[in-house]
Amino acid sequence: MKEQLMAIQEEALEAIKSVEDQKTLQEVKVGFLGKKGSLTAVLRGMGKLSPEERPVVGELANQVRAAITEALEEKSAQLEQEALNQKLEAETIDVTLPGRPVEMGGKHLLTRIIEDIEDLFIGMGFEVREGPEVETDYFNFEALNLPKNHPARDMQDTFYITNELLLRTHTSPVQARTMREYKGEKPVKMICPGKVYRRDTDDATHSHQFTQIEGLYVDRNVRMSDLKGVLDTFAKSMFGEDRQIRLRPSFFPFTEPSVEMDISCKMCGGEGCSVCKQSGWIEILGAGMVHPKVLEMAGYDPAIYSGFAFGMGPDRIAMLKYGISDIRHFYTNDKRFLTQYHQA
Ligand code: FA5
Repeated sequence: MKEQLMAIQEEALEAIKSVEDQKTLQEVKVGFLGKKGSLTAVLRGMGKLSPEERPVVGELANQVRAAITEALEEKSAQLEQEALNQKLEAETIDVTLPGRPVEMGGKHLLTRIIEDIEDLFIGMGFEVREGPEVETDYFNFEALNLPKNHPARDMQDTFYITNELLLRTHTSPVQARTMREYKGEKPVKMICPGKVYRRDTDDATHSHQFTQIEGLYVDRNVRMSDLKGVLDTFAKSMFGEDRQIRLRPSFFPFTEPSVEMDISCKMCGGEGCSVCKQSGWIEILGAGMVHPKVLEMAGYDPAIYSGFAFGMGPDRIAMLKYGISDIRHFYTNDKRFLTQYHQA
């Protein structure tokens, strides 16, 4: 039996030595030490030994089991280390490879135009204010001399949320909000940029969502010539001396008299094209002297105070300045378009 045990040990150590993976190692373990393994089979026959032989063979059997177990553990650790080394080698990172360039974002062209216009008006003493995009019917219309059912409401087809709440159709409600805040007691000189919404059909120069910048100057003795001076300064600084500007009489219920300002079309140089609808001009703003009723509703005495207001469209201004043929480019997020206007 001793010889048998020694033979099993030798056979097991030999088998373990040649194993190359954990699965085979497990099979070898079961083959020698498992319930039906060869060592276990020998041990089962120990009952037949004499009482003197039993402890001697028993001790030897334990030594053989220990030797095989130790060899199995060593082999397992060795295989594990080899697998780890292989994995590390396969996953080696070459730190000397050049990195992938990170793309830098930039300001949207409309943001830049709005910031330029803000700077210009801040330079003329205007403060920059904000107002809500979800507006009440009162501020968007009524406070601007557009009572319910007034036909001029159709000039700005509206997205209503409820009967009293809507998406503002222009930035003019901020006129009324600011005058209210100033309580009819001090002059107002502000601009307000922001998004506005209209149920307009999208085309080259119309978008259902676009931007406006409102301007309001209320003080004693503000005259139409002040409005003309400010608009002229704005247009020259935005478009340069060589572009033509014209003011046309117009109508807004919240200004009297009212005008619209057009700039000669850059796309066709005034000849007429699809962008300017063959007219040679593109309208960029509406303006006028604040209607006495609007002043009164906001708490300003029209016998003491007068004012001018304007509302311009930065989208159209950007189109005219940079010769962009379609307003929809601003809102369709094509990087090929947007990145052309990123500043270094
Ligand atoms: C107004 O919205 C008036 N609130 C402007 C105003 C303010 C007049 C203060 C008097 C005093 P209008 O609807 O014309 O007016 O729009 C003003 C400017 O917004 C237009 O000149 C144009 O540049 C721009 N605009 C109007 N509709 C669109 C549109 N659908 N898409 C892009 N720009 C537009």
